[in-house]
Amino acid sequence: METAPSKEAQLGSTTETGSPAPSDRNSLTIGPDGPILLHDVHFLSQMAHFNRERVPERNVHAKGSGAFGVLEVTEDVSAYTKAALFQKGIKTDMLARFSTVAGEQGSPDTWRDPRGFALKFYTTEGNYDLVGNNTPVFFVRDTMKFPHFIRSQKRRGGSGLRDNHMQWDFWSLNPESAHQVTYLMGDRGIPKTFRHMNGYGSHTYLWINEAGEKHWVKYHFHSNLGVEGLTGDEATRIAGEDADHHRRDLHDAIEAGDFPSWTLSVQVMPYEDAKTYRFNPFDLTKVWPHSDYPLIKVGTMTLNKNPDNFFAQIEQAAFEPSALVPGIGFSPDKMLLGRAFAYSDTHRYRIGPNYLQVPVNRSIVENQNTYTFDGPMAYDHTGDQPVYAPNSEGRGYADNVGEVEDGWETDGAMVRQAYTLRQDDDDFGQAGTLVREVWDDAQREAFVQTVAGHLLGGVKSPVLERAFEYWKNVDAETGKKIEEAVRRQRRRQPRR
Ligand code: HDE
Repeated sequence: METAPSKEAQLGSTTETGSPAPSDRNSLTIGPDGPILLHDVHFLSQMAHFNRERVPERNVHAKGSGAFGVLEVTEDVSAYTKAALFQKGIKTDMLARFSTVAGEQGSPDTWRDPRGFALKFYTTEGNYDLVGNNTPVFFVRDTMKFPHFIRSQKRRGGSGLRDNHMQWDFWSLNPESAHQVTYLMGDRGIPKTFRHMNGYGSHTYLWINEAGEKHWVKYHFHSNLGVEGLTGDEATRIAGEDADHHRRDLHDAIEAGDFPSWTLSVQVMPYEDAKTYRFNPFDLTKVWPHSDYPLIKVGTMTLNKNPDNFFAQIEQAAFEPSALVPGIGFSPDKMLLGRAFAYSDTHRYRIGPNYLQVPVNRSIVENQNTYTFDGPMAYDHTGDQPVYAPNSEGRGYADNVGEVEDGWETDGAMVRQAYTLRQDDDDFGQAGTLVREVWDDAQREAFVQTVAGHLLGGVKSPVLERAFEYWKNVDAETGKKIEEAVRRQRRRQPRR
């Protein structure tokens, strides 16, 4: 027999329009064994709403987890930016969402992949979103290549399967990916938890101070727990045991009051240096060596509150590199400029054109005064204020004219071309430095095994030979070892 909790203990459920619901367990039928009636409107609304219960998952970074927290600025960086959130002593509420890139919503947290490190700061000057990764570089340097790259990492058109051959085909035909792939196959490729990874703004951004002076910056969030990774074997085991391993870890740590924190630092490049620096400082496949531009501490980010509702606050969270505040601007990085469009566009499609009115995305600025109106689910409105500009009733134009304070000079003919190469620019140099100068023998050996294992997972000729060449270009010795390891295994195993 069914048991009902006592009426006093629980609030009775209601219909969507607020009146008492007739039943949440029995539909309305003619006699207990008869057909369901069309006018059981409560049943109909339950079905209809259920059918619409999901929004499309993010095309990339679909599987993610998030938490709320605070950024506290402990140092004076006002020489570089006037942004309110980066002034000494200021605390800003924020949201973070960490994610894998290629897997779908239910995919295991421990697959090898870069991790998204998306931050939304609810500042007094509007939302500031910094949508980075746990690596300081990326696979390509022109946005035009991004959809091709992502498709090569997702699923084949025919079989619907992910395919190592397709991944290496893309990587080896786009050698600018070498630095990021080296990172990915190295011991930082799979973080132990979200709490044990660093975050990077990755792109170069512009900072502008009160006097209008400009500097180029790169953001670094260093985990105060240190960086720790999983081995490929550990990650594979965990993927089978608990696909939500990283989500659970983040949630449980915060629930237990063990709040993860990161130290925020920036690298700052004087504006004029960018014109002659030995690497193109706007190329997203490159880092700025710390010996050239050391870290300058800014403050601490701490995550201290789990979402109350995952769908409302994490699934509907809409991060967008276009959300900037005064004192911060874009840079000529072609990837960043492409992203300036892509994110708000995806949100308008995925969530709806009024996604910024959803509480988790809403700015804390009172008296918002935008000339965008109406649309599906419009909640905010401006009453009877004029909907056009200019007008005679006090609601005016935003009317800055002339040079923009967050801009940079540029000139030349319109072209479709790769960046002009600088003295030390090439596709393999910084990846080689990582392998030779940053890693020790054990890390190099693990890397050889990881890459060889990946290549053995179905990569065929001529992509396989191209991949060996790719690694020899990164580092001759390591490339040779990868080739040997693959050939040795191939001799042992019959070819698939
Ligand atoms: Fe993204 N990316 N991306 N991306 N990205 C998205 O936005 C895109 C890139 C990153 O937790 C999408 O809301 C383009 C670099 C993170 O909600 C989409 C390009 C970096 C997240 C999109 C890039 C990132 C996304 C998918 C080529 C690191 C998750 C759904 C330039 C520096 C944010 C969505 C979250 C999400 C487009 C490249 C990081 C489709 C066109 C480089 C952390 O708009």
